[in-house]
Amino acid sequence: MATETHCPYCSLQCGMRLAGRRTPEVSAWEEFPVNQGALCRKGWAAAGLYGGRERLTSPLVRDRGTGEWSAVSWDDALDRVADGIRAAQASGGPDRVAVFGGGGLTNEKAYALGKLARVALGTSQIDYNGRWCMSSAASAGIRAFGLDRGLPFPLVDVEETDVLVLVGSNLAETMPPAARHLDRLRERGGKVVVIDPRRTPTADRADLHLQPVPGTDLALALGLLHLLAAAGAVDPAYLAERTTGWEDVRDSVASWWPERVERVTGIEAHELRALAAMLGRSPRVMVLTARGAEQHSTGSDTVLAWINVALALGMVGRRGAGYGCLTGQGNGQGGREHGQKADQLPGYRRIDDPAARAHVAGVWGVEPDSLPGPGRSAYELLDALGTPDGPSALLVLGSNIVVSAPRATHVTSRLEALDLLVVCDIVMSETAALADVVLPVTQWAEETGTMTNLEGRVVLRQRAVTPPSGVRSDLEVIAGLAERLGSAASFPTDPEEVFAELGRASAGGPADYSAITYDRIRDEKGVFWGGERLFADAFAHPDGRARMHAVEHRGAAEQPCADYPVHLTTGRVLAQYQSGAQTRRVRSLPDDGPFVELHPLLAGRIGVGQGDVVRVATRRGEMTAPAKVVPTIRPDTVFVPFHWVGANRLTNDALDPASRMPEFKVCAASVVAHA
Ligand SMILES: Nc1nc2c(c(=O)[nH]1)N[C@H]1C(S)=C(S)[C@@H](COP(=O)(O)OP(=O)(O)OC[C@H]3O[C@@H](n4cnc5c(=O)[nH]c(N)nc54)[C@H](O)[C@@H]3O)O[C@H]1N2
Ligand SMILES: Nc1nc2c(c(=O)[nH]1)N[C@H]1C(S)=C(S)[C@@H](COP(=O)(O)OP(=O)(O)OC[C@H]3O[C@@H](n4cnc5c(=O)[nH]c(N)nc54)[C@H](O)[C@@H]3O)O[C@H]1N2
Ligand code: SF4
Ligand SMILES: [Mo]
Repeated sequence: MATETHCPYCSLQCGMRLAGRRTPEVSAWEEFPVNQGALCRKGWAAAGLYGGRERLTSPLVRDRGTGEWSAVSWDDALDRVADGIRAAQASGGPDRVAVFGGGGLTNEKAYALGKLARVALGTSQIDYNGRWCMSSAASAGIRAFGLDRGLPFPLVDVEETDVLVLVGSNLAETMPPAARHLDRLRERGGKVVVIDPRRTPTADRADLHLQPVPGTDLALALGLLHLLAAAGAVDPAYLAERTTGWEDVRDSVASWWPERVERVTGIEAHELRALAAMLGRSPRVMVLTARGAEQHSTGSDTVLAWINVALALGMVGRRGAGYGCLTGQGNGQGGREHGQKADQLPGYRRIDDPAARAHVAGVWGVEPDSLPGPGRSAYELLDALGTPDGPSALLVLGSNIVVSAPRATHVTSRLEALDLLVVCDIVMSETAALADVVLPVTQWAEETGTMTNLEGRVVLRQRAVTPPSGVRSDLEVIAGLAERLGSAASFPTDPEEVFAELGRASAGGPADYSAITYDRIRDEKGVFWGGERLFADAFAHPDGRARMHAVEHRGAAEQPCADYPVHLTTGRVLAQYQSGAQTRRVRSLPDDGPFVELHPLLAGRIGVGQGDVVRVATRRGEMTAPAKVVPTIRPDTVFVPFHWVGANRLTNDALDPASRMPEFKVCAASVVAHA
């Protein structure tokens, strides 16, 4: 008997069937609407995650003197962690203990982790890797619409639009089954526009591909809106009825004529005019952003500028049109709704809102005043570790920080400065390897839990295989710690029970899960929170109107100079996932290691050929890897995937002032042949 469940990886959360409880076999689940049986290469190979020599099956502790690991019992391991936490608290109060979560964790785990921090640990110091993923689009969505749900409509709506503009998304490699929607849209006569400094497999499907200098999407949006306003292509009735702020925005784009945009972005004036003409004459336009546009120190303003384009055209809330953000991690959406974020309580409530605190404290059975306030954002939290004012103990669930954090060498030194590092993982990730205590946990279809996909559809990842003996679920680890710390609140370990509690805690909040049950999810093949399509009649601000914000182009925090003359950008390849902790261990997936993608003109200038080793350096560090010489990238830009240690030694830790997103997608670098 096969069990219906979902992929371990990205935010599409493709449905799949799993048979065989000990040697799982993946097969298609055609009836699941999002992917209709299609999976990408990683999904088909998912069974390779199970078992394996590298799987952790016993708690481990590391002797700091010798560096030796030894296996200990669960009781011993959890006692040590609780002792270490108490010691840290005794040395300077509850904020000496920090928690770092992940957008790959189920809703139940994200919720329990936030509750552990606020109730059992009493710390404000919790944030998660989604800060590096979704935060710019989330902050822009809240400011513009009053609500943040990645796609406010089902993904399949893409097929109904007339022009789809993908800003910084390579979905043909990052969510391959979604690329079918582009093909079907084009068969219908619709157009696809891709904005990416590289001609990716996604751009190969585009009718128009614009290849801007990394970090200039904001100027591009301003220039586009300038042309649309000048051509009278905006929708005055919609602007008057459904928005505020248009006059300021209109004035702010007045000086962004195409030649100025060309100087900043490298996009020729005639290309920008072609795009404006295409959008201006189309009844339905859809703009989707992803990490290429968002992972910048100007990411949230960039998203606001693209939202302004969609609003000015009167598209948001209209069927087959509007704005959306393509979320990333398996639970990128739900992971940012239920309280593992520094400023948040479950249901997407704000931790500084007295009514929200009273409601959630009521569900948890504690006093509202006992809940801490907002803490530090992900990078700021890591940056503070082991400093006199910062946390001295850290608990990590669901992130491989050593590989994926910006300015990773510095972050690694902060981790090493801790008195106690505890990592819950399924394998000895690069981060777990630095820990004092490693706790081996169940993963994916070894346990049941809900995930909220990129459309806001809550799906049930059902247990289908038997976990290896010796491991415990994250929920059991959290409950075990809470009990040892003498927590006032109870921590159930049955996922369905946790989900019901999460429903109560989220009730009445912006992301309200109270009407969703496991049975409904099974029957309906996923349930959208807030409804299938949002904003048809009103936005979530009290007056029902969307807010347009006039934003200024600032450019990347670091510009090329004589010593670092090229732009470095980073991203993903199809067969690897994130820090690679999981996929690099799946033997049926290709792992050729990192590479440096560069244009033949640049390769010629520095005298390297295909496969020659090059050295890339920035103000923060350097790495070496073979050159991948391709004509598809801008000659002034190099690209490095971040699935292996290296890329993030280079990246810039400049943060967006609103979202605290690091500038993963652009910095100044030098590239030379490796001696
Ligand atoms: N195979 C695979 N799929 C994944 C993941 C994975 O690790 N591997 N991770 C998942 C997660 S968590 C996420 S967040 C998503 C990310 O999904 P995407 O956002 O699609 O992925 P990226 O490769 O990070 O970036 C997309 C594109 O942005 C371009 N880019 C770089 N700089 C700029 C810029 O300044 N402007 C513009 N317009 N484009 C730029 C890059 O060239 C790249 O092609 O993928 C999800 N799916
Ligand atoms: N240079 C550069 N850096 C980037 C990005 C970029 O584009 N460029 N993208 C950023 C983005 S968008 C993201 S999302 C981050 C992702 O980067 P990370 O936060 O490192 O994400 P993962 O590699 O998915 O790490 C998840 C870890 O949790 C473990 N794990 C899996 N399932 C479970 C579970 O159920 N419980 C527990 N306890 N552990 C589990 C995995 O084995 C793995 O070690 O990287 C960011 N870093
Ligand atoms: S697209 Fe994403 S969810 Fe679907 S199979 Fe691939 S990794 Fe899994
Ligand atoms: Mo992500």
